[in-house]
Amino acid sequence: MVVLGAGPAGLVLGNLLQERGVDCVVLERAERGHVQTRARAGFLAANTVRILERHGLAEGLRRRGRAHSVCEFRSADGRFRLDYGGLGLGERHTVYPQQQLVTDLLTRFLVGGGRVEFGTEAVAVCDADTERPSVSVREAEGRPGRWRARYVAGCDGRYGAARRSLPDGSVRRYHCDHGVSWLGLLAEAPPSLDAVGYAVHERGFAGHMARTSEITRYYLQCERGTAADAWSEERIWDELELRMRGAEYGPLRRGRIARRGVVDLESDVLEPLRHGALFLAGDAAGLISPCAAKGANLAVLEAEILADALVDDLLHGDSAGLDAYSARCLAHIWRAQEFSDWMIRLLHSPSGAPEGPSPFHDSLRRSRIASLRTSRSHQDWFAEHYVGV
Ligand code: RFL
Repeated sequence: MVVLGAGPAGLVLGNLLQERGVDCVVLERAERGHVQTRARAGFLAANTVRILERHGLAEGLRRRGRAHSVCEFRSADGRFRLDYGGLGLGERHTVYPQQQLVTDLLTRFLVGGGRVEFGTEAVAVCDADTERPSVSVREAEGRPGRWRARYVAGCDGRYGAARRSLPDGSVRRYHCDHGVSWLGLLAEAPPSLDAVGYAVHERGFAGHMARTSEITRYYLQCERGTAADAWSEERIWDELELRMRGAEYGPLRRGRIARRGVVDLESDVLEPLRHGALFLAGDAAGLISPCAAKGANLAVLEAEILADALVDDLLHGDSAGLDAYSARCLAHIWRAQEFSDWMIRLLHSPSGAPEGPSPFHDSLRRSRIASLRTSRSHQDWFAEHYVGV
């Protein structure tokens, strides 16, 4: 088995296959240090934690992760808190930075005898419609190489080789540009509130998410095409303060902006997630905007579904799971996409929409927030989908 990519999808899959004695190698374009320090997700769904626990992969997050279950909405109409851990299915998030999870998964895989080829970029998946597919690679210093296996798992993200290798017409692509961009920031500053903060403001959305007791993630909606370094630190903090309504609800705790990047909120799903012997999982299967914190959670879920199906096929000769893989994952992917789309429309006026700001949609948004503030059934629905995957 060849697995492309050592992100959450590839490393969960690698560990689950290794646990059941399936021989596999993970090919990773980046070096180990880069993989272990790439800061992205932080909110793990209850089901993700259950999957990791089921396979003995949750030791680190159990020790260092923090349970989280409250979000606070701020807007011109005031603020309110939703203790979503006491609503819907009563589930909580675990806050655990993605780079720590990836480090745990990688360490566990390597200690168990797993093989990861770092600095090895997959160039193309070949002969996927045969029983002997191969992956052509570029190794360190550009040396070409080739790996063969019974199956290939494309866990190499949106721009990886797996997606690129799909023949024209073999899959249908669903793409949506939500017309919203975020300046994503990692601040060396303690959290300023004990909840996830969602601020809806006429100047644009601002978000606050604790990562650790010293690090906080912030998001600022920005104009499409804004360069990551366009705003000074002072301007960033002033803008966050304004949109989070610090004057009314308390000032933010400021600190150095350690990392920043611009994310255009987009969705991109392929159907089906299989082409012969090639299976897609994680962002390679379906990119989802980070608005509802679903991407890493879907990646872990899909990796478990794929691992079970591969084990059934390779060890027991039962291919039913592989045949059903795409449909099973797509049901989860579309549910998450639907909720993420709803969240985007709850929190933003699309800055990049060709038709520009819409007072009509702003009023709908206000009404939607009012409903979330007052309707118990709406709150239950929100909680179930917010934490669920
Ligand atoms: P990854 O993590 O991108 O890993 C893919 C790996 O493949 C390697 N690679 C290749 N290797 C070999 N050959 C090639 N040709 C290759 N091309 C690429 C890459 O180097 C990399 O190591 O994909 P995976 O495993 O599918 O995991 C997906 C998640 O990383 C992603 O969905 C989340 O980070 C999304 N996301 C969040 N998800 C959550 O569940 N909760 C969150 O709170 C959350 N916050 C976020 C996020 C994503 C964000 N960004 C950067 C878009 C916050 C942000 C800002």
